[in-house]
Amino acid sequence: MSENQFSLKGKIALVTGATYGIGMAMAMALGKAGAIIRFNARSEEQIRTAIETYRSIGLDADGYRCDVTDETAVKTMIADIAQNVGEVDILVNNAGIIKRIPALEMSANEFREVVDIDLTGPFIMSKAVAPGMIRKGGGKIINICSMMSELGRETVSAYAAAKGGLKMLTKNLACEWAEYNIQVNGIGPGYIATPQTAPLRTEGHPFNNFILAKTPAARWGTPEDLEGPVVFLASAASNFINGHVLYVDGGILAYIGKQPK
Ligand code: NAP
Ligand code: GCO
Repeated sequence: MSENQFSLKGKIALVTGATYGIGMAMAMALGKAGAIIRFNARSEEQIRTAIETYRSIGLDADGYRCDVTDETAVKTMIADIAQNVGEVDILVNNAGIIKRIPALEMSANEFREVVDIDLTGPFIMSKAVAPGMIRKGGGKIINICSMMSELGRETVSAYAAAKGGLKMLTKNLACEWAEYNIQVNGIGPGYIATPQTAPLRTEGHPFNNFILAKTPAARWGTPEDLEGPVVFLASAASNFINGHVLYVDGGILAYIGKQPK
């Protein structure tokens, strides 16, 4: 094993949607592994707060107000990063939303909004950083997939369609860009305690007990559970891994379900 394959010293990492939640935990981990951190989100106030949080632990971090669905804004952000720090080496497509609405009640516009952010956004972001990675001789793209990249459940049709598509976008870009030494992989978190799942974790919510029963580890994941996996896929340690989705789910996908007592 060569000198610390997990070091990201001097690398420039861009994490989308990293003002809190999984995105912030992953950006923190990449920064602690040596990367320069850049991130984006839509809320100006939360961006300012997040910048202070990153810098309070000594990380080289800055944030951009940029919606991943806005191709012009994305190109401007990527150009600004290139001009001020350098071309992006690591892109984590983390930004995402969910709408929990029964399919019969969901409008086409609501469906489109979820797919636009969760699937088209990562395409826009990946297309924007790839030329710089090609110029640099390689790069890492990590798409944040989901249990819904593999499984369905009531009320999340748009989200599952987007995350299923994101798994296949990961595989497809991995095939197209391998020749440029760009590795494109995914991380599929299980059920993680963040603001996105807060509505499912309220005291006594039936979904809470359901998920604990469906998870062999018998706990909700934490954003910190994603730190090691993202550093691994961002580092030289994963240079021969391409088109893979690494599930970080406490065993959910391996489990048929608890035997009734
Ligand atoms: P979260 O708490 O809802 O945070 C979402 C982040 O994305 C925020 O920073 C948000 O900031 C940003 N964002 C949303 N839409 C955006 C857009 N159009 N452009 C730029 N930034 C945008 O979500 P999370 O739970 O941390 O999840 C992060 C990712 O992991 C998502 O892709 C989610 O689908 C996925 N995931 C989550 C879980 C889970 O159990 N929590 C499990 C599997 C996968 P602004 O609103 O200010 O833009
Ligand atoms: C839901 C949850 C999940 C998680 C995650 C699971 O409503 O089922 O929000 O979709 O967000 O994607 O991996």
